[in-house]
Amino acid sequence: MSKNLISIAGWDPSAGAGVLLDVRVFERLGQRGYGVLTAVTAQSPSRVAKVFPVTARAVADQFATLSEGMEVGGIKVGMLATAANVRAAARILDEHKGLPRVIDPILKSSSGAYLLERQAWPRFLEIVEGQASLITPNLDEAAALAGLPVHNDAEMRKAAEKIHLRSGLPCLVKGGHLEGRATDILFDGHEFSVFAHEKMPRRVHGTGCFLSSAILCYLAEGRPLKEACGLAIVRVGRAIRSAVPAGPDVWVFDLSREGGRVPLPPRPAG
Ligand code: PXL
Repeated sequence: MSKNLISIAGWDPSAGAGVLLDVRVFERLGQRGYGVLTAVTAQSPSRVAKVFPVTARAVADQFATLSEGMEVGGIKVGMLATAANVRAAARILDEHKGLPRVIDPILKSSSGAYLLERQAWPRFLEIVEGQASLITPNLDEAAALAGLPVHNDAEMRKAAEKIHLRSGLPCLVKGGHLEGRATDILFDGHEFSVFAHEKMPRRVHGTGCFLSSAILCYLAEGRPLKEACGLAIVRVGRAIRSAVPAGPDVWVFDLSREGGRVPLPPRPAG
């Protein structure tokens, strides 16, 4: 039976990231996808020109109304834009303890635009403390959240531990931007798991969104955290291989070419 998964994230009109991508990934992996918008962005696949935040009231009301009478099966949090939206998302997560919940702590775009206002960074982990099954920073986000340099496996482990210490959350540090090869490192609070994979020689917009959405789908299927991360990492690798060019030095996912289609079962009546 498919689950209702809600992405709380931003609007990327190019559909390469944010709510539009998350919902497509949810549905691709056999779940039902819904989106609560935290910000509108003006962007192309290669750059974010502007961010227009949605108010925290609108975020809370979108979620409350959407989830009336709906059995929510899991929540993903992506771009939040403002400190007020971090608090609004944390309240929603707190009201859904026990469900699979994944936080992708998006701070900046690859082109350097702030996707979360700078003043909200220092207290981010404190505000979301204990409110998710997993947090998935990339190297830059791990460095900013842990307050440590993060350039290699040893530093990724230290950062994952520090982020866990500050937030109480299992932490997957994504090494897609490492030199040479790519390693993702999970610290679940007790032990480390290392996922080594081929480094893809292309920069695909929305890779982090794809990964955290896929992890949520596998968690919603009832898989344990380590297995969900491993499966999602393989799935992202496949999607990266079938990505298509969208400008100088940037590629985008093409879900219509990305491996086996998973048909959605019919919507239940009533
Ligand atoms: O890939 C990070 C990301 C997430 N969400 C939205 C974005 C971006 C990057 O541009 O625009 C809405």
